[in-house]
Amino acid sequence: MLVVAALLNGCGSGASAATQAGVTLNSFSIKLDQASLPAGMVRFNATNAANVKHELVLLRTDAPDDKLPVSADGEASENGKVGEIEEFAGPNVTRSHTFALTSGHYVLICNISGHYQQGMHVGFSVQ
Ligand SMILES: [Cu+2]
Repeated sequence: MLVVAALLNGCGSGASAATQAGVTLNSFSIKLDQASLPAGMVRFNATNAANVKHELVLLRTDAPDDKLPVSADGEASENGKVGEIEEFAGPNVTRSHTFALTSGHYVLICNISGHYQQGMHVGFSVQ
């Protein structure tokens, strides 16, 4: 776990060179402040506007953001998962994480049971 923490911290310290992307989590929607992002290091600043827990899962997938398979327990498929910001409660609390993105199509979802189906998904491209 110490190694993992050190790697995560290393990611964070490179934030000054990363593209900044603003994400707003609400009940029940996800908004991204841009439709496409440049390849490379991208820092997602996710603000939970709601007073209940949400999370942010990043997937690299060709599937449209509203067409992911959903299991009987109400969770969307996480095929192509790049990483996540674990669930946290708002309102107006921001958590950030930096991911290395290559070109392609990506989807952001909240995969707390039922939240995806209620509309917590957004797609974007990386070029
Ligand atoms: Cu949620």
